[in-house]
Amino acid sequence: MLQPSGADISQVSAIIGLGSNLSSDHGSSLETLQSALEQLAQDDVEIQSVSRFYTTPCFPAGAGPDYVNAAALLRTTLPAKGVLSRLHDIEAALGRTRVARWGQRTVDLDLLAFGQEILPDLATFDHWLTLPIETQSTQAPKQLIVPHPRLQDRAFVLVPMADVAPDWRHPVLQRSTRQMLDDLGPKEAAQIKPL
Ligand code: A4P
Ligand code: MG
Repeated sequence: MLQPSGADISQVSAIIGLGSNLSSDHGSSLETLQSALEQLAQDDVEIQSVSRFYTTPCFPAGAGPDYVNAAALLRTTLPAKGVLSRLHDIEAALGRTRVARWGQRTVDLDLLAFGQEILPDLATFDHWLTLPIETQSTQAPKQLIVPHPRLQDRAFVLVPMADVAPDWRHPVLQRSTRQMLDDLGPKEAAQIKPL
């Protein structure tokens, strides 16, 4: 990745997505996500900015209560896998149990992007990108896929992401966050309301 001169090349910008539609021992969905962010900030992870918090209709429609969603821009010296395992540790600490894919959750932390990296490789990324919609709810990747293969489809991801990284460019789709949001259309974005 090209770095401006003088930049610390040991650090990469990562974008994470946060979601919750169940309260936890840490309080409401909003309080649970705030607690996740507090736990994330450590020596090797600096939180550069946090989006507004939004109330968003559950996807798929009718599958549960509305979510609270947010996004954060990080600088980190960890590799992408290290960030994901940190996210999983925080999910576990906040009481998330994995029951059903797309099921209700106290907290879901996704690694949306890691600089301009495509992981684990373009062919695998492409497989998950083009997965038919009917298989998406039943199949989950065992390995880390970056960028998150569904981010371009979801206003509840793109609206918060546009608060913290409007100009991030998807390394495969070659569209910025703002452009991907425009591609979804105003009706989708209008459902994502700041708390
Ligand atoms: N995994 C691979 N790549 C990644 C990545 N980039 N980030 C693996 C995070 N995890 C990644 O994830 C399933 C598997 O994908 C794990 O083994 C992980 O290591 P998961 O978090 O266990 O399961 P999940 O949350 O059901 O999957 P995922 O992909 O996070 O679900 P989605 O597609 O994000 O859907 N509606 C609203 N309004 N707001 C929401 O936030 N979220 C979901 C979850 C459904 N509906 C929603 C929302
Ligand atoms: Mg997840």
